[in-house]
Amino acid sequence: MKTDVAIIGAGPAGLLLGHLLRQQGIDVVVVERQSADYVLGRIRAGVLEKVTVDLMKQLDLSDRMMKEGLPHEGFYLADGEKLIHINIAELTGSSVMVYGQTEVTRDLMDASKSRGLEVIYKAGDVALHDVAGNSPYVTYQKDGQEHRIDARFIAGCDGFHGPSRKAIPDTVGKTFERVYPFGWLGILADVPPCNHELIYANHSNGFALASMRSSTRSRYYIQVPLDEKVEDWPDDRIWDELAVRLGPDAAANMTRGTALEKSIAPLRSFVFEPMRYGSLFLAGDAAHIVPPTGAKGLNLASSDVAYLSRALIQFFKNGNSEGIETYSDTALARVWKSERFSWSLTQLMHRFPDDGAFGRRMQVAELDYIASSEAARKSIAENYIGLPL
Ligand code: FAS
Ligand code: PHB
Repeated sequence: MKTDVAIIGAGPAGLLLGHLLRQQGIDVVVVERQSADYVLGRIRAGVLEKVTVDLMKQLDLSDRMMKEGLPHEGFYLADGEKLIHINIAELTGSSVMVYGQTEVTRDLMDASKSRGLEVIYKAGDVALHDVAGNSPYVTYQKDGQEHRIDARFIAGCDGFHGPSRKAIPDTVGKTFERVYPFGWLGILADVPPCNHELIYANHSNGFALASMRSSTRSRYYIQVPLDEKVEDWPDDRIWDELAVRLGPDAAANMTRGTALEKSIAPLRSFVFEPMRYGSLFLAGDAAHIVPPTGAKGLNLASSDVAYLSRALIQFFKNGNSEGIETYSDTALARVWKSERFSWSLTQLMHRFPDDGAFGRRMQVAELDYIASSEAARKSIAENYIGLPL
């Protein structure tokens, strides 16, 4: 098979990029290791920045999001006693959209069928070849046969554990990483949210987040030690701990219910440089990971794809290579600022075992400062809605 761009991975990054390129008449093929149902079954992000909403609008795929999504004009920080409102609308004139990553992926998948975007699911042993040159190719196994896709470029949208990043020689790639000494235990339940906006709480017991997917479906998280097992956390224990950490007001409005999904995700900050090597481009989690505290993971994948799609369209439509030459530096400039925000909010809102009483006092003092300073709240708000492209 021959194509212009072979995309590895049919998560949000791969599907967004595939649609944006196909929309401009560029030939693409997406190769995904899992089945479509498996990809949809992963419960992940819940908050969309303007950059993600705008890409869906650009693709004319935002109807369901605008109908079912919840525009949010603020969120709360809590220190176990008081709630601090970050009024996004007042501070930035903007808002975020609460609409699950699963729904974004579903909208993109449904459109790939109706618009003829070729996505090959359940592709085994995907491997990249000759990425340093101008004639790279991808091989994969399917239905007992090896297949080959020759392409002008390969887009590695295969997430943190995919093969694309590993196709860049160690002598070229540099990694930057911080692994956090805790994870997030997430629970999804068909119960109404305890608050109309998200609450990020730093209680002396640890972090908790009250989020949602709709007015009838809630998503909650609590910080747990890394060695915890999901089976150690029956639903009632999670609800009890959420009520303590989120504070009395939230607890009074909390509706308990059976967990539809329950999982523990480790937290790390990770960046791989460069995001381009020869004819291979990395986008999304293939190149970087943020702790979900700042709701940046999915949205960074979107900004990478916004830059990369423009660069590839410029190349194929006008023969102009400027975008592909500058892609890595341009994308990384925004990635590092999002990494900083996600790291700093994680530092502020979680209990770090080694920080002791002084570290806790620093967190409480910073939350007090944020409560009293519009400038501090504006800084948080403008990072939370996503920095301009
Ligand atoms: P993805 O990982 O979504 O997609 C990569 C795709 O590549 C997958 O479908 C995978 O199956 C495929 N792939 C992998 N190896 C392959 C191979 N060898 N061949 C072919 N395909 C291959 N972000 C937030 O903003 N908020 C959150 O609350 C949040 N929670 C998260 C919880 C968890 C457990 C995880 C892992 C991530 C979470 N994230 C969150 C981040 C997440 O939303 C990512 O940022 C987002 O999925 C990035 O999208 P992609 O870059 O497309 O990567
Ligand atoms: C979610 O709803 O899954 C969510 C929301 C905000 C975050 C992280 C996760 O910062």
